[in-house]
Amino acid sequence: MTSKPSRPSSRPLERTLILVKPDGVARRLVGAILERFEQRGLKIAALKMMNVDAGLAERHYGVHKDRPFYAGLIRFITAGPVVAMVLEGPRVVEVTRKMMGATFGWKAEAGTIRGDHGISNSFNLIHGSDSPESAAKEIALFFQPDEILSYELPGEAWVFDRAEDAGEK
Ligand code: D4T
Repeated sequence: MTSKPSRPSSRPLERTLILVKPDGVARRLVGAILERFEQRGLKIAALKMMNVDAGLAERHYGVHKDRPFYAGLIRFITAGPVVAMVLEGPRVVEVTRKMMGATFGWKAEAGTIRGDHGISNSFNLIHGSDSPESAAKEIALFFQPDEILSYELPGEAWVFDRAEDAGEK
């Protein structure tokens, strides 16, 4: 195998925001979680550890502000450092949501991040954007544009399969 597949850029790479939540950091699962995404072939476009203050938490979870679990959710996400990242890949929102599993660890399928590492009803290890539109908004909340890097990885053309005529749609 010597030739490189052609890679027309007709199918653009998508981006998503992933947070390893305070329970994931506290339970020393950052590496295990990151490894899954790298093994899947997704590209890290941005990565940092940070504290989420109440203002950022409220902007991020504003959609839930009338839900009974809202106060607990804000307490949880501000309780300790998170690891925030932007991942890039084709259909990355759908792919990462599947990898995360159902919202609650006890319900999540074995083989998913939540299903393999959690059983809690509220401490669910990881956040991932649920649509490309939410991803764009959430990425802008957590990252400055110059923190997100565009670069090419060796061998990327074998992973991303960007040609329109490559495989099933
Ligand atoms: P996030 O947004 O954190 O990636 O999780 P999900 O996308 O899987 O789940 P969600 O938006 O429905 O819920 C956001 C966040 O709220 C917590 N939660 C949710 C909770 O504590 N009790 C509840 O009943 C629900 C629905 C868990 C995740």
